[in-house]
Amino acid sequence: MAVREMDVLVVGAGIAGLYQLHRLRELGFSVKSLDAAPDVGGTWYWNAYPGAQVDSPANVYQYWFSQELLDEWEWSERFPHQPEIKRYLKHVAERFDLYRDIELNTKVESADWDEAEQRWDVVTDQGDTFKVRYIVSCVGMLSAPKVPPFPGHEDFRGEIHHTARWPQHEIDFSGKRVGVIGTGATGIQVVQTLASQVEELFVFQRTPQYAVRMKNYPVDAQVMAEWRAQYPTLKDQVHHTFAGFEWAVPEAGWASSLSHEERIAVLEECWADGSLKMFVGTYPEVLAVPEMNAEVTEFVRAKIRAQIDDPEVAAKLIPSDYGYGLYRVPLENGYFEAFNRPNVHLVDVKANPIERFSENGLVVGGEEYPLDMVVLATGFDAGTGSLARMNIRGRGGESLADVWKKDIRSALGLQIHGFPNLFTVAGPLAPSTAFCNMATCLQQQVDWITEAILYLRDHDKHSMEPTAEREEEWVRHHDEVANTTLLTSVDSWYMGANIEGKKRRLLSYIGGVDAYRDLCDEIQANDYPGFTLA
Ligand code: NA7
Repeated sequence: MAVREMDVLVVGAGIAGLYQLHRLRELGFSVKSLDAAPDVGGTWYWNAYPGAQVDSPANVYQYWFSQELLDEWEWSERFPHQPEIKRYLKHVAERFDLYRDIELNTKVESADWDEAEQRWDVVTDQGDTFKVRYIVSCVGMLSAPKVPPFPGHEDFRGEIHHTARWPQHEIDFSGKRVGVIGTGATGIQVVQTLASQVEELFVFQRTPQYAVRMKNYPVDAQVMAEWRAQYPTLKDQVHHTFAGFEWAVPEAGWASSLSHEERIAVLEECWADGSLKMFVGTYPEVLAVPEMNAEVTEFVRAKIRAQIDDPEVAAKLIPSDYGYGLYRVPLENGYFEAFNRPNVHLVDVKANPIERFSENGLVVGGEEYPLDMVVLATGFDAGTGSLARMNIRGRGGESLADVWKKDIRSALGLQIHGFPNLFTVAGPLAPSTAFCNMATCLQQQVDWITEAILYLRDHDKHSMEPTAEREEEWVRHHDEVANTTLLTSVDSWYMGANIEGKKRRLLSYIGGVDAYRDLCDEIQANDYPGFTLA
């Protein structure tokens, strides 16, 4: 029941939270980081499900702040699996002595802005109160699990695990009948991994996905040396590309000047890279011009079709009612081929939704599927979910959850009008995981917030908040850019459409990491126009 006073409270100890803690502490701020998990890692702690793997290459999915770290850390594969990234983050926490300022197993229960004192009162489930000048939320864009309310959960005699709350111990799948609900990026990784480990695998699919073949490879000493030689350039380069990876996206208009054959050659080249280059690295028209989208859609459909033996199964696994890239494109490594195995069964739950759990399994269309375990790969309440669940009340006691129930708004995804001194990393309407190499975006936003807090200290100010006009201007610009794309036409998590009652808006900024960074830098260079500093 202690009351503690300090400059900054960082919520979350994942990639962003660890870096934020390190940066502020180096500058002499008193700061603590809280995390509900028993250890650091954030996403990479919780998502311990079989096959969990990053889909940005490790050479651009890492911290840049320490040359020693870059020199020391050896990656083992191009797209590392969850245990390796968790190890990396733990190493960072130890290497930079961060643990001493991290409180684990601690969840924020509420945060109230004290107008008179100009600070936040944050109460945790451990009964402590933190009186802090600033809160930096590093809770992640995809961290509040979505658990569909299937009736009969409690009747089921087997195990149920959500992928984002996966047990930390090994599970033996041999001889088991396992059901996987959900075929997004996560479900795809689970299916391709479990197919050969279980006795029978039932995949309950509502929306098929255009997954792209991942090209993974081991990182041996030679590759590691090549990567290290690139680091000094890469470190800067990732911040000046459209999606925060190393490759640049061609200018709008370029692809239309090419012939169909030339465009297919570009797609073949991107496909061969075996990465998200095939998604956010082709050319801008893919996500904006219906005819160009149709062209790439056919290209990807043919690639997928070639992997599936049974044409009837292929027809179900290949999306037919929306275009390529309008949902987040997953990478796969054996997903479609898994359905060629006799023990893997596709259950279409679009026409016949899952009705309920029974004692023995799941019931769909009146038919019971007996199962030992059900894996919920059912996604997240993205962007706003974790923040809204924190009971944040700003000026005048206004609740952030209520504000966002009416309309999901922010100024550059970094601050919200009415909530002074609350900074958000990967907040809604910032570029983040949807269209960005997350490690790039997180570090850029942490750097911006650090500079802002430093500026306030150096200029003897104690609060910062975007004006209503600044926020409105950003929301309008964000929507204008979003509306030039086809992304707003589908019911994806990008649009918040996977959560009932959630206000519809593209949750991530799609104007480009490079353009966004320039704008953020300009705001800082001009002493924060559109922000009230008191
Ligand atoms: P996603 O991409 O939101 O996928 C969730 C999946 O779960 C998706 O296939 C959903 O179908 C399915 N789902 C959700 N609720 C139900 C119900 N009630 N019945 C059947 N199926 C359901 O989450 P992921 O964890 O895979 O990936 C999230 C991001 O993490 C990913 O994009 C990367 O950026 C990393 P639906 O599409 O709603 O029809």
